Amino acid sequence: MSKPNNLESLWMPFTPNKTFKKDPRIIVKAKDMHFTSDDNRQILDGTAGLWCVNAGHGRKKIQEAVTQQIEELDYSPPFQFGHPKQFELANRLAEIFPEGMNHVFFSNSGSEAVDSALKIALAYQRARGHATKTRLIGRERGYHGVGFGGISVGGMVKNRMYFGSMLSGVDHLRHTHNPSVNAFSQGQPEHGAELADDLERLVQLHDASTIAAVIVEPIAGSTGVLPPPKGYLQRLRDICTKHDILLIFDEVISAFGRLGKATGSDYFGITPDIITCAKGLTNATIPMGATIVQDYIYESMLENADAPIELFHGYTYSGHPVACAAALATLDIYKEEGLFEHAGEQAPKIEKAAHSLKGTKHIMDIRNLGVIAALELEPRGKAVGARGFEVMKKAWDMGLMVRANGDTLAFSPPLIVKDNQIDEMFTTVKSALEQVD
Ligand code: PXG
Repeated sequence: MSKPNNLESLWMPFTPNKTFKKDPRIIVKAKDMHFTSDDNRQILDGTAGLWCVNAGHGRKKIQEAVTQQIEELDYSPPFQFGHPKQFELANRLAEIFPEGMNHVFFSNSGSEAVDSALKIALAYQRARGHATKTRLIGRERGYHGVGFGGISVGGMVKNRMYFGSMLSGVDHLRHTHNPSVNAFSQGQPEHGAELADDLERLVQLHDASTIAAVIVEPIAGSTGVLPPPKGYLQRLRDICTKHDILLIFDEVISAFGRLGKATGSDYFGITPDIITCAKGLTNATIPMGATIVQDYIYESMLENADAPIELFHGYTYSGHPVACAAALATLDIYKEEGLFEHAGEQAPKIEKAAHSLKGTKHIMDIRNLGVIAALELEPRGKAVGARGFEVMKKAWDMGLMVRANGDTLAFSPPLIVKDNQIDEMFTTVKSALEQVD
């Protein structure tokens, strides 16, 4: 595969285009735990792409399923017509998602899964006669994709500040990051369960009769990896139940084994009302998102619909046959290879390897949970993010892909990661850190 000779026309997402095009990083192939760069170097994938290639790259079973599906049925319209694989996939997801969550709405990305969840929450409240429940509550530092719904409930400043006033009627809980008491916590931090009481405060301010739903990531990913404080999610669940507010877990990162279980809900032992997922659903081979709801939401919508169609929402590619084929093959791989269990076994090794870097130049905090670890670096003066970016580039030169979210370096390798690859990830990044000012 040759180098493209003109990089100009493409406007790359979430990328400083000018800088990138002067010094591009081009990936031409991938297999198992490695990318191949255009100068033919092997790059260890420390991030599963963007938290999504959970079963590793180039899986034959998925390739075959996709090829066969395109030959057999390339597309069928999802409104008013069905094809077998979307029903089969919904049933398979119902089996592995928490009990009582047996209804699945398909989309094409995490952002769409989130927008679908927010719209379902609003439509459900109205259908059951609580039409005043329209307010949506997110959390500071939350990431829920880039649709207007997702950025409205999201809490990452740069993702919001350029885009006008967004949705009205949205409020936010405080984030849970508190390094003064929790720095270098292994796994979930001890302090901060009481931050869930922010929801009580918002209920006092707005009244529960105006609040439809609360959306959080069970473990915040994009913002720099923030595992929930012990007891926090349970407290949030209890307050939602007490005030008849829907709880949405955005599991775009945490579903499909990232924490050693099918879902974060399963890992934390807390069942929300709605779950969103994407990424690992198809091992990232074909775009797909899904929104899974409790049976009472689906049943109430059907029962109380004021029109023959109970939900005026959907995408041309909802439940696309090729995405369904990819997802079914992916779920087979997870099961046959016991990848969620393997992830659970690798989690303590990642924790140990990550925390062994305590004391390394620039590191001011280390966080981890499941097959996720983060190294937070001290920013270089006012140039926030510059150091993280340079370490990411240095690591790339040294044959490792790591993700820099500002000055936090995030690791989320494919769940197939082996012990020696865990060691390689952290020794490489340590060396990169030592070489960067
Ligand atoms: N919700 C969560 C929790 C996510 O992490 C989305 C929604 C949106 O998914 P789509 O498929 O629309 O991108 C995400 C996406 C990073 C990074 O560097 C994380 C995501 C995407 C890109 C980069 O942490 N998560």
